[in-house]
Amino acid sequence: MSKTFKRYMVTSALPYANGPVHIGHLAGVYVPSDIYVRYLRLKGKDVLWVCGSDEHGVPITLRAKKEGITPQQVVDKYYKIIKESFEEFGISVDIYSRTGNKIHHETAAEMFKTIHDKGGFIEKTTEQYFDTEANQFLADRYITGTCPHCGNEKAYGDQCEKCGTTLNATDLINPKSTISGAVPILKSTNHWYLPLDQHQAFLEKWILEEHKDWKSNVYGQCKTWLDRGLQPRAVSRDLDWGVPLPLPNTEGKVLYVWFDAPIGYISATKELTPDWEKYWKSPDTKLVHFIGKDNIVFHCIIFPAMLKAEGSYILPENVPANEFLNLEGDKISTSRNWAVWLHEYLREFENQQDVLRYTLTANAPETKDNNFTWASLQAANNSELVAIYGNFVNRALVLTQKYYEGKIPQPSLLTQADEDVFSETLKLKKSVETQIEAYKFRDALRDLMQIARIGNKYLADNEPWKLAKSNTERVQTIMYVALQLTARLAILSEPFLPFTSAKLKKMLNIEAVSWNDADKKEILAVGHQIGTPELLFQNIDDEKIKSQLEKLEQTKLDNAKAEAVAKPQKPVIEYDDFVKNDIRIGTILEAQKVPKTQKLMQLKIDTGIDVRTVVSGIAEHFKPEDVVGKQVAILVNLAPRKIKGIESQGMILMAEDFDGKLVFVQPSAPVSNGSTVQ
Ligand code: B3M
Ligand code: ZN
Repeated sequence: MSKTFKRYMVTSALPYANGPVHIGHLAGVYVPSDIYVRYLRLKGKDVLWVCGSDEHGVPITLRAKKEGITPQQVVDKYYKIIKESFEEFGISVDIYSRTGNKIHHETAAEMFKTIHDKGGFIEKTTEQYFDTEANQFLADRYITGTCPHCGNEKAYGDQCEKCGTTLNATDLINPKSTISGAVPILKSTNHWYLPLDQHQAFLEKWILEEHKDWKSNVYGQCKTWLDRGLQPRAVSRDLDWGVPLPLPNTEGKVLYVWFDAPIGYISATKELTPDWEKYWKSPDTKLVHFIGKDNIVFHCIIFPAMLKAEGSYILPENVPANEFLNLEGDKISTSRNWAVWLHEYLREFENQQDVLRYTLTANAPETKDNNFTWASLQAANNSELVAIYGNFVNRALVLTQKYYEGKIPQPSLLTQADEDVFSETLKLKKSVETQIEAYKFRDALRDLMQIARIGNKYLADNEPWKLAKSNTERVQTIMYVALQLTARLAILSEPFLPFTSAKLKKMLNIEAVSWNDADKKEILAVGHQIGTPELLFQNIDDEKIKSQLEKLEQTKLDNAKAEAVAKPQKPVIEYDDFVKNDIRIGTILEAQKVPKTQKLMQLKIDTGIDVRTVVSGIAEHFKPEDVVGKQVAILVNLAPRKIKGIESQGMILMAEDFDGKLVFVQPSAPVSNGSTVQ
């Protein structure tokens, strides 16, 4: 028997305010939680949904360093960008707060104090890594090294992003400071530890026995952790950015960001309502955390252990974490700019929020990592939203306008097929509910689309436009059925496609409907006046997709350049070896592509000694007309060689950039052909 709850407290991971939000965040956390909460609200449930910026931790200070601004400027900048882009995208949180707020500092400090006073921490003096150049302790992302579990050489001091393991900085092999690059020394310092080992038995029972219903990726990660045996975890840091430790004589120490951040959910609720306690402390409340898979351990093990140690809070009922979304086959990365940024999408695809919401939900990484491609967005839009949903609604509304001046017609007897359309779509409505409640948003969306498919097929099968003159009575019935379906669709679309749903409800003149109105067979009464039909979706053309792909291509080139390093030097040669090369300056007189090849160009060059033919691999980089007249450096005493049947007498010298781009090696001012290069 599943428990019934009086109210819901929903949280979504607090994005670090160190960069804008991208499609990976949206697909993993914000779109699914928005669907869930919109659905609960439509069902009339008592629900609060909180989110906000995570403004502490090393990710913020590192970003500040990179941008040459203060940590405060970093969080102010990204808090604003994220908040505004969420709003515009229809992420309908009740509050988008920030952990920099006073109320949060107080709430986090109070939680620490309470646990401390109850004896819930152990204080330990240990040796921690210290960067002598930067004169500071290195925790979390200030330190990288090799992960002892999977060998990833770029693991951070608090977590390996490759295998997902949470680490202590001292676990790393070959540690290196990310501030100075220096190898750190060990220096002693005291910190407060949450003794997770003391919570092991409780967590095992609570998760492994009582929450077998959690998604298998979540349950699996928790089990691995518990099986490995929990260790005490430091919850304070020697840093100057964060919530100051609320104990005497702890100058220079702050709370570990993963200690304060989840408390941000509580402070945001406090900020929202004086009635916050019933959402956090009553066993009648269902607490649900939406997160990405890299946050599982913090939400399923550490935060619950904190709440338990404090003693007065409820624990999450579910933690529906998603896997990761890739972009065009590669891992999304903020630092490598490999992402589709929400604020940019909103600018480049104006009023097309639902297209992205739809694509991200249809391909959501619910059970495994998934891949976003621009082609899949185009296909989802053109062949599903436009061709099925939009087409059905548009046909139904345009014909109603044409035949009945926008009034719902009186039906006559419904056929079995008509009845089936009603009952099948009602079944789908129930299934949408079941799937949403089980956090299976992809399946829920598929069921919703099935309603549009049924409607589309119903009109195509019944072809009312063919009967318009001969059988007006039947046409009225067909249109009546189709119109009721558009209304059902309008209501049920709200969680997934809120902009489309609002537009459609407005066109149908039914703005005040609730979720359960979709159970009714007749949602639009006979004679009800509907408005003028407008297109719900527009086709996205190839050009638009191409320009997005070009943008990514450019990012790839930029990255290749930034990451490339010069090739190592070749073995040393003697001067006598070098002077064997006879390099001259010559002028290209003629050029043509070598037929049936991609790369080769046949050149006629005046070397000052003679005019000779050279075959060169530059055809992908230059057009023949662009190279004629250029002075180039040419190795003239290279043994002749036949290439594609043409004798090549020498070789022109080119410089090759890290990204493979070729340019000529040329004299800096014109010289006589035949001049030597030495
Ligand atoms: N800011 C980590 C992240 O963005 C972190 C989440 C906090 S949730 C309390 O992945
Ligand atoms: Zn690892």
